[in-house]
Amino acid sequence: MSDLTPERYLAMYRDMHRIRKFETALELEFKRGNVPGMLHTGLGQEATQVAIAHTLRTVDGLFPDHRCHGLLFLKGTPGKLIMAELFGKATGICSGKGGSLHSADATVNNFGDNSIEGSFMVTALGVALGWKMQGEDRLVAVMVGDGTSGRGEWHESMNLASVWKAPVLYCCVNNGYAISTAVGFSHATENLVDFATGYKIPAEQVDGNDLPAAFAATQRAAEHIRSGKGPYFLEYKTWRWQGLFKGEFRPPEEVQYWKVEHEPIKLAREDLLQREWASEDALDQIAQEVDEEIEGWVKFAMESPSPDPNKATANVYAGWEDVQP
Ligand SMILES: Cc1ncc(C[n+]2csc(CCOP(=O)(O)OP(=O)(O)O)c2C)c(N)n1
Ligand SMILES: [Mg+2]
Repeated sequence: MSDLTPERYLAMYRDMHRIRKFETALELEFKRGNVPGMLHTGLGQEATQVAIAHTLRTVDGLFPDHRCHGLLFLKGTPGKLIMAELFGKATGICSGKGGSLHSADATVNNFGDNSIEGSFMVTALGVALGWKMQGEDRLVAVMVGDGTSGRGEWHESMNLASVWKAPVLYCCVNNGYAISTAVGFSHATENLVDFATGYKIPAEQVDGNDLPAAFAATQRAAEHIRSGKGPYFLEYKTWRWQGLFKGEFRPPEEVQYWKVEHEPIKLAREDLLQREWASEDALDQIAQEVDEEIEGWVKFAMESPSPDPNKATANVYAGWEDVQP
């Protein structure tokens, strides 16, 4: 278990900025018409994603959801290849065919998302069980939103993960809404951590905007799983800046609290200064370096070629090329 050292905290602070800048830049290019398809960002959820990224090792598995662009590059795939992928370019990690919802990278054990939300919960369990049976010291982290937690596969997965003591880290990102439906309207409890109790899975609820708290909880969970005791469930309470469509339907006080007063990068910055682990100048410097880094990724994506239409079916179905006329 790694403690929260100044070096670790500053690295995580940098990564939160990376996600913030990545998503902001992506949103801008989306509005300009340079990013095809739909876009759901991880804005506002940076601390949760960074806490998870800094707990996972390369050998661990990741099943990301539709807000996890940051986790895609923090897992180890070069950021410019993720950016190019989201731009639908040939240089992207999946040659521009995966996009936001289907970007995978086997080299870093990122199994990719699935646009049928929650359906991969059972797949994640299968991977975890397989690794356990092979005696491998690896866990599988699976990302699930509050809305998605109503899916049947999720409950089937948790039940069997508990029975089989499979090394699954259930990361439940409770950002309060599924599209515009508040958690309390669609679930029997507003505290999704309650679900894990019935399946006898150790569980914690944590402030997903408080980086040290989220990191400590994720470390505890991973330690539990790695010691062979089976799955662990974490509910990260956070808030997404944007839903699935533009416009704001949430009360102004709520927006003020989450987007200003309890905003994750601001909280971490204040905490770092209070601990005297960094100066204002050093933190500003990090933000500036990140801005330049991500702008480089955007430039790479913009300047990359579009995929060759003649290769549209390549790597889609095994052996497909053989049956082409
Ligand atoms: C099975 C399924 N139903 C509906 C959708 C459409 N959809 C995409 S994201 C989303 C909301 C998911 O809410 P939540 O899990 O809370 O994630 P959030 O967007 O809040 O992060 C929905 C309904 C989908 N992709 N898959
Ligand atoms: Mg949600």
